[in-house]
Amino acid sequence: MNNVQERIEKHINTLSQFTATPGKGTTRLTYSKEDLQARNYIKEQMKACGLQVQEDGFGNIFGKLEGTLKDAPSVLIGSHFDSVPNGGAYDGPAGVVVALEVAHLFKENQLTPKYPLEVIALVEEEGTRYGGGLMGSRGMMGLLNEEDFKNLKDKDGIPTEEAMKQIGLNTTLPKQRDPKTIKAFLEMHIEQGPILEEKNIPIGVVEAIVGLTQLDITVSGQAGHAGTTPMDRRTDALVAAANIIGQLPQLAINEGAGTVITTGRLNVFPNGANVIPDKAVFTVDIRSGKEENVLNVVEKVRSLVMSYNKDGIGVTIEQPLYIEPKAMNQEIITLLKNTCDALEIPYCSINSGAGHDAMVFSDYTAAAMLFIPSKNGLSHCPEEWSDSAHIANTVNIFYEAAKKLTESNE
Ligand code: HGY
Ligand code: MN
Ligand code: MN
Repeated sequence: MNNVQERIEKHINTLSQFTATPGKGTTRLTYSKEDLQARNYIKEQMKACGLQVQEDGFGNIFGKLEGTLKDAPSVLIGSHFDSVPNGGAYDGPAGVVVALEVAHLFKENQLTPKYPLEVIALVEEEGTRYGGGLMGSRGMMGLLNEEDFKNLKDKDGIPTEEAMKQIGLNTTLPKQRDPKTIKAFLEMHIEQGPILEEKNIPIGVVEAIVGLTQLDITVSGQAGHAGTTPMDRRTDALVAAANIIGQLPQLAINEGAGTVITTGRLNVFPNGANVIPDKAVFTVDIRSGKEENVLNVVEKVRSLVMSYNKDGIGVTIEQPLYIEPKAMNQEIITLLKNTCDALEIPYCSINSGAGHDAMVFSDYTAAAMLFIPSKNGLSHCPEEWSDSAHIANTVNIFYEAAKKLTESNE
């Protein structure tokens, strides 16, 4: 194993320790104590690479290597560092580690870029604490305004800026970033699926990212005594919700075109074993490569849910996130493919079934992604694992690409 791989494994293993569920995967909620531990480590590593470190008003972290061109836009490389509950060690952090290692190579080779290089570590991509997702990148690009950001509360009712202050973040720092200050955004991410491993190809050059939306459905009924309420006198919110959820997969199957639908979170109230539930709140995550398929299924889910709005059962539907399919930048895709050829690293084109911050940036700058294989195609679980040799490949590819994009002297 070469020293780049050793450094990569050290970064990944260190970051994976910052979890609220040790031994049961990575649980790192935004603005939590684990966020602060990871944040401090990332900032320390940025400084060790000679980068100027700063944060924005969302808590996104930036490590900048100044360029010789005054006020020139930066080449950003990075990913997110929050996680899903009991997730893996690679989803997000692997992309931050790659960016750190590219900056390390710039320092080691004493490169002076014309356009600045920025390592970026983004918050709340998963939406685990505040719902929706892609919060750090959407906030940066002005898709989440300051008011809406401040009004976001977690499941305990803690607003974003209060949670930020609890870990010492400065909420008054600038939030929105002028897109003119960004020349390109590169993100390495684990594939989170089985394709690259099955094809035995170490690199996927991402062509497009699926469109995705999340619906939050609330079903309300009447609480009651589990023992004394006759079956014909109940308006059980959980039974109604379960009937709806059970019909969702078929809507995606009928739509075809690789459309997928998932209910990942369900909360029951008041959640007593001997109480008829009066409220059930659940999420519906819908994705497809084409926007029309996403919109068709959203329509079908809405009418299915509304058909239960009767006989004492009430339903509401909110849509905290909607983002249409995004194509990555063709010029950078070509640059990445040519770099793979020059480095004799096999690659294939691939589409992403997962959402990524790159899909937000792609509307404002030239955005591109590289994937590496996920062992057994697993992700969003403690078993998530990728080979540091594959991660090292992407360090070399992004290093060559970043030299070109920043017009660095050799
Ligand atoms: O859900 C996703 O696709 C990503 O992991 N946030
Ligand atoms: Mn991710
Ligand atoms: Mn994820």
